Formats: sequence, C-alpha cells, structure tokens
Amino acid sequence: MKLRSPSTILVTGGSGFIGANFIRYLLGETGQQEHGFAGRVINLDALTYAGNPENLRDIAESAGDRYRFVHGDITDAALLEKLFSEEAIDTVVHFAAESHVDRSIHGPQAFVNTNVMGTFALLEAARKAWIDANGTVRDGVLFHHVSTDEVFGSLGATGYFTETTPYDPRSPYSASKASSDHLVRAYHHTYGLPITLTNCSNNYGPYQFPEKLIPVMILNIKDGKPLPVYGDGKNIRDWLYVEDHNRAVWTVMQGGDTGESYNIGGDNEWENITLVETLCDIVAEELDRDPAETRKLITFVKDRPGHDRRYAIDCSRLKNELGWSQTVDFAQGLRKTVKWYLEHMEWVDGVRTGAYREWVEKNYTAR
Ligand code: NAD
Ligand code: TDX
Repeated sequence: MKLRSPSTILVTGGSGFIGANFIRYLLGETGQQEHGFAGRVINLDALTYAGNPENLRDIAESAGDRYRFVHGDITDAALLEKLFSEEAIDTVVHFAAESHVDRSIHGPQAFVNTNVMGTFALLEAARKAWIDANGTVRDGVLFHHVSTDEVFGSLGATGYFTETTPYDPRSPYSASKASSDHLVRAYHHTYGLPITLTNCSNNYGPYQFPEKLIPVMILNIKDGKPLPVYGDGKNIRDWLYVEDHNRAVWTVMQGGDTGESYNIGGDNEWENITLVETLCDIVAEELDRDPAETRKLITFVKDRPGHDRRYAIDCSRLKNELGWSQTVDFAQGLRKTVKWYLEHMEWVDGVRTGAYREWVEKNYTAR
C-alpha cells in the first residue's frame, strides 16, 4: 500500500484537547521530527473557552519554522482563502468544533455555526484551492475530518456501531457533527474532494478541558467537592486514550482509502458510576486518602436531557485494514491521566480562574 506523505498540514482546533495532543504527536515533545512526519503544521484556532495556547507553548518555542499558529475562525472564508494562498497546504485535519454535549443543550447556536458552517467554509476553501475549473484535483491532497461515535445515536444493552450504522444523532452537538460528516462526504461525491473521515469514541488524557467527565471527577475528588453523576450512572461509554486516537487519525491520513470512514474505539466499555468509583480509588491512593471517604462524594443529579444510554464502537475495519490497535491499557491510562492533572495544577488553575482567558484576550483580540 502506498502511504500518503503530507508536507504542510492545516490543523484546525489545534489548541484544544485532542488537537494539541495531535500536534504534540506529530512534532514531538521537543518539536523534533516524530512518527515519520518531517513537514510543517499550521494550527488555525479561534481560541474559544476550550482553546488554550498554553497547551502548545513548548512546541511553539522549540519547533521553529515547522509550527505556525494562526488565531482565527474556521467560519472566516477570507482568512481561509488567504491561508491557502500563503501556505502550500496539501492536507487538512479538521478537529475544530464545539465539543461539549451539555453546552449544546443550553446554547446550540455556536454548535451550528462552528460545526456546520465552519466545516462548510473549510470544505469550500479546500475545494477552491485544490480543484481547478475543469474539475482536476491537485495530486497528494487530503481533507481528513475528525468526528464522533455520537452521530450514530444510542445503543441498548447489545450491539456495536460500525461504519455502516445509520446516523441517528440525538443532541444538538451530535446533530451538528452528523451534518458536518454529511457535508464532507458530499464534497467527495460531488466535487471529487479527496477525503477521509474517522468517528471516535470518548477520549481521555492530558489537556482535556475540565468540563468533561474524567477531569471534572479527578479535580472534584481532589478538592473534596460533590461528584455529579447524571441519572442512574448506568450510561455506558467506550473510553480511548487520546494518543491512541491520534495515532489512528494519523494512520488513516496516511493509508486510509479516499472517500472512506473508519471507526475508532477503545474496546473498553464502562458504566459511568463504575468509572467514577475507580477514579475515587486512584485519586485517594495518589493523595494518600481513604477511598471510602472519596466515594462518599458521589452525588446522583438530574439526568442530562436526551442522555444517550450506551456507545460502543466496532473498530475492526481500522484494525484489519490498516493494522491499528489500542496500546494504552485503561488502568494505566487512567493512572497517568490522574497524575497529569495532579501535577499540572498551575494549568488547571489557569483554566479555571480564567487567567489564560485574560492573557488570550489581551494578546489576541486585536488581531
Ligand atoms: P475541544 O473543545 O477541547 O477543542 C476544540 C478546539 O477547537 C479549541 O481549541 C477551540 O478553540 C477550537 N475552535 C472551536 N471553535 C472554533 C472555530 N469556530 N474556529 C477555529 N477554532 C475553533 O475539543 P476536543 O475534545 O479536542 O475535540 C476535537 C474534535 O474531536 C472535535 O471535532 C470533536 O467533535 C471530536 N471528538 C472528540 C471526542 C472527545 O472525546 N473529546 C471524541 C470523538 C471525537
Ligand atoms: O459531570 C458529569 N457527570 C456525568 O455523569 C459529566 C460532565 C458527564 N457525565 C456523564 C455524561 C456521559 O454519559 O458522563 C458521560 C461522559 O460525559 P462527557 O464527558 O460530557 O462526554 P460525552 O457526552 O460522552 O461526549 C464526549 O464523547 C464524544 C465528548 O465530549 C464529545 O466531544 C465526543 O464526541
């Protein structure tokens, strides 16, 4: 199989949780060549509440010419056109999104703007830059779209999402991601835009914004605050360490069939309540506290409206066709993640107190 070899990659949303980990994966902790990528990364990020330049400060300092940060919005067509003309972008990997289901329930507009209109603007920019008036597509280009298992809806006690499971999104977040997936496929079928697509299960690991389940629980346990478990706590998620997700994305970008989508998952289903209890035990051990006391913090609260019951991914296509598999065992990954948060309280405080936001507003709003 001939692998693609991207040279200038436009990463959208590279200052968020998964995007920052992806750029770290490509450029390495010291900004040196990693995983066979010798090219350049352009990170386009609007620095919403979830985007944080601090996530890549060391990379920005060490990677030199190989890394450029552009503060901007993916809905800004003029900016995208300028970027495609300034830089020899041959690959887009599109992470930028509004990503939190609870926020989509309270404020769906931003989800439609970024996830639907933003994806549309990016597709248009790529089409104009890469496909000429005769419909000839430039050699070696690829638009990779990063999506979620939530587009498939909610499972009962059995079954798995495969690449052919019909879409059935149930929250404004998943509906907006589903719309973006459809647009990406439409640009392939209609205009011949070379695309690949991945749908991944729940990620965890360093730099995840403390609004998602795992960091919320780690930090509340540390602070002795109530641990809000929605509904009966028996909803099931399939957890994957963020670096395994990013290795899968990179694998598909290099070797995935054009026009195709691949499911990515952890083969690792957990009821929320069991996961929270496990986190209580790990944090207690790390902080030398009594696990029975940390478990007493668990508080069942009102359920999320339309709360999907179970997600479970069949990722055998990715395993069989492209040779990917998970490498991080859940017990080890959780331990590593707990330690990362406990050792990065400066980052946590910067995010929670709004100190990073103030810095971003001072340094970036004028641009
Ligand atoms: P995140 O919320 O941590 O980061 C999103 C990033 O996108 C931030 O840096 C933010 O500033 C940026 N952004 C938002 N709106 C923008 C805009 N209009 N223009 C430019 N940048 C903008 O999200 P994440 O958890 O890292 O998720 C990344 C992608 O992966 C998303 O597309 C999400 O749907 C998908 N995904 C996430 C998970 C998960 O468990 N977190 C699982 C599967 C798929
Ligand atoms: O405080 C909480 N209490 C709680 O019980 C939070 C924040 C969540 N939950 C539950 C809701 C879910 O069943 O935990 C589960 C995980 O919740 P989230 O971390 O909000 O993730 P989820 O809604 O499953 O969506 C995530 O995975 C798929 C990401 O946020 C999405 O971006 C991704 O597409």
